[in-house]
Amino acid sequence: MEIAGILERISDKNLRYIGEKVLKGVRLSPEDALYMFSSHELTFIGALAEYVNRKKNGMFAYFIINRQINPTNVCVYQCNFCAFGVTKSDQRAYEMSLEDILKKVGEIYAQGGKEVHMVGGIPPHWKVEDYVRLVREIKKAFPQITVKAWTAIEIHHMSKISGRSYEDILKELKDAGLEVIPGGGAEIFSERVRKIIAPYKANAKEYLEVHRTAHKLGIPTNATMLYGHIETYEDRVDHMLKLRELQDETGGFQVFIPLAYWPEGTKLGGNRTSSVDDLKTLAISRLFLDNFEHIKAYWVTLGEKVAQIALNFGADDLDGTIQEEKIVHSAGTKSAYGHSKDRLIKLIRNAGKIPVERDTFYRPVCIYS
Ligand code: V47
Repeated sequence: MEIAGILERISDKNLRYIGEKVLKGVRLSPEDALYMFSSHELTFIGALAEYVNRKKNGMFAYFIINRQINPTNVCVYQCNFCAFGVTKSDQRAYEMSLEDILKKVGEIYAQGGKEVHMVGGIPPHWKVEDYVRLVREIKKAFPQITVKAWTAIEIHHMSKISGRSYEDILKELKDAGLEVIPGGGAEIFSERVRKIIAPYKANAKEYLEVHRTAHKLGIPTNATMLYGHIETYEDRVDHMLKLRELQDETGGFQVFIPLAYWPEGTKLGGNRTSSVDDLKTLAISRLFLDNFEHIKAYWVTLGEKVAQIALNFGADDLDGTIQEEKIVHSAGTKSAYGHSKDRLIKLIRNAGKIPVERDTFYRPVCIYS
């Protein structure tokens, strides 16, 4: 990518300085990231991010054949940005049986699926054994499927109700077959914002400590950031800085996933983010998180079209077929519930990239060149 020519034409001195740092491979400061958030030079920031992405991932863009399973929507935490979790007495409350879960895993397995992404609400009556049992039964029935399950919030909760350490719980889950921890539950680390949007669940320190412990045990994890509600740009930069610091320490994160907030049916309310904000946030994350190999453009929150453009703004991964997304659909997203493998390949090809079907660990399964 010819970036030096673009750099010469940028009149904003601060942006040019940031661009020079990127070309030299110098790490960006939080001030640099903050400056980009306040800049309107979207295409320049996007081009810089894409320059970094191509150095890391070439022209490849990844997807996986996977399925999301949310065993229950009953949740004790009732975060006000979330329209998915309900109380046990709510008429929308559901809890899937083990048979239903195995049936759904079987369906994705039959389609060549590689991963089950299982997270849910946190029901008051579940014990640690319930979380462990689901992992064990899935793995027993489908040993070839990778189980990516339970966020740091669920693991912190298991620790709280049992008095056991994160390490102890993670070891038991790993023995049962858990291989990766998904990134959900990070929301935004700012204590001020968290007190308002998610006052009861694990805080930033606890979220990060669960991930640190998982990394120590050799369990890779993903990281997310929910943006576009009541947080400031400073909060977003602080969030990414905390992730970058932990990644420096452990190297255990696989991917960063910015999640655009959808307000429908939530107690928090508010507005949908703009596509400009979505693309800028993705691009800045690619530039700031220099120690993350992958940035995911999650088509469920971005919409398919913006996710496709994001593949030219620094992102290299679309997540997967998903089949049945429920969490963000409860909050009004207009994207599909799932996509076929062929549709994802087409989206990636039309973005000018080479589709790579991957496994959970970003190992290529098939390159569609
Ligand atoms: O933790 C909840 C978010 C997350 C809303 O690890 C909302 O590979 C938008 O974490 N508007 C779940 N977002 C999804 C998630 C995820 C998705 C794909 C891949 C991976 C991965 C992780 O969805 C929740 C929360 O942060 N969420 N409510 C909402 N109203």
